[in-house]
Amino acid sequence: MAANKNGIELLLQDPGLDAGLRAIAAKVSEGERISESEGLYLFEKADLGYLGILANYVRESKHGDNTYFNRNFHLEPTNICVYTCTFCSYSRLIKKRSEGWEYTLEEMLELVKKHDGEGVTEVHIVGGVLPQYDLEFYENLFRSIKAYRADLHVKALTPVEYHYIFKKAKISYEEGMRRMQEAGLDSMPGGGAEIFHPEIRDKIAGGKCSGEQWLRIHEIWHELGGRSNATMLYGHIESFFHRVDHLEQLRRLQDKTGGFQTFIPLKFRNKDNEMSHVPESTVVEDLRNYAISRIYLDNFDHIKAYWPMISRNVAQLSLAYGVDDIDGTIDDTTKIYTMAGSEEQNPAMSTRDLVHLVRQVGRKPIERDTLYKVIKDYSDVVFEEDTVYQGYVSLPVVNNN
Ligand code: V47
Ligand code: SF4
Repeated sequence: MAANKNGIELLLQDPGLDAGLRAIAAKVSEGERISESEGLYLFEKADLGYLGILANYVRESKHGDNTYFNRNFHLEPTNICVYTCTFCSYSRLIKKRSEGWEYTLEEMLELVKKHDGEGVTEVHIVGGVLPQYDLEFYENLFRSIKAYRADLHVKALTPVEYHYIFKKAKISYEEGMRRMQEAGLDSMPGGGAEIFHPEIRDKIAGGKCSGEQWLRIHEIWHELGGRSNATMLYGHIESFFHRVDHLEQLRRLQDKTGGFQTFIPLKFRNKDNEMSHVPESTVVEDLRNYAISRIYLDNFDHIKAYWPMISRNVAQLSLAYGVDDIDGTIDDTTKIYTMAGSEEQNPAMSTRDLVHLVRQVGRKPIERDTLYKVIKDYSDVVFEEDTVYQGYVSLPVVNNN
């Protein structure tokens, strides 16, 4: 898609622009990849205005104004977990088991059935790690969901769970992922990545799979023809160096396999966890981080802002800083962020809300399936509840609560 180059060209003509930033802008305008040291330079030196111009250029070159969303729901089998990640507000240790939930297979299927007749295309399954949720449990769950509703895309579990259950079943990653695929796994979400570098990972997520293991499981899944997402939990005790290292490892694996679809930066939220003393990043830093991710990950098609975590208004802003996807019309079935202090106490948005949120900032809302096949272009759709005033749809004010 041809994007407007005016912004970058004006930037390049600015005599006051720092020489290092000018060299990076020239590369981006020519579609060239930036290096690790240039990535670090952006984090250290670039202001939001400059980053927005570059990231928006990359975004519009890839997608124009298209802004993707899907219709999904979350299934969280349990919030009890054998691990004790310091940033996690969601899990309850086994000794506090009474404070959590542990769904049986039958209860999980009941939750799937609650969405009968709805136009959802994906179920996103993720939760805590517990011994009874083992290989057989997940094989049965995926098979049962597929038997009940074959058209539902099963996007499930992360290398954190897979590493644990394959080790317990004494099977290799290769055999484990093959068995998951046979049972009905369609794709893998991006969770559990946190920060790959051991200097940080050991402090915030000690005991669970390493960065290398996380990457290896995705690689094996890609070799089986599967697709997956990637995340980065940022804005806590990591430095810019650790963020660039994380992005670089993802970019290298993507060069090898091409199996990643979307990168999702996850802003650390500090309510009710062992890192509550660590301040949260500012909105400016969040937008800078989206923009640098877009510029750096030239081989990733999509950058997603997960709106339940950053609020609806910031999700709208992010669309000018490299983001082209705002996840789904999820209902209130995910507790990960409400328990960590997100503004969204009840993260549900109807298709109409999402469509208006995208249209209000001048972009094109496109419903997609998990693999980015276009389901419907909503650019000109008028909903029954809309007010039409002199031929224009009056867009409701976005409610941030
Ligand atoms: O791995 C946990 C993060 C992730 C906190 O692939 C926290 O489409 C911030 O990966 N503050 C799970 N983040 C969620 C996830 C995800 C979400 C939406 C879409 C997709 C996708 C994937 O949530 C965990 C962890 O990194 N997380 N606690 C917290 N206090
Ligand atoms: Fe468990 Fe995941 Fe929370 Fe870590 S982030 S404690 S693995 S639920």
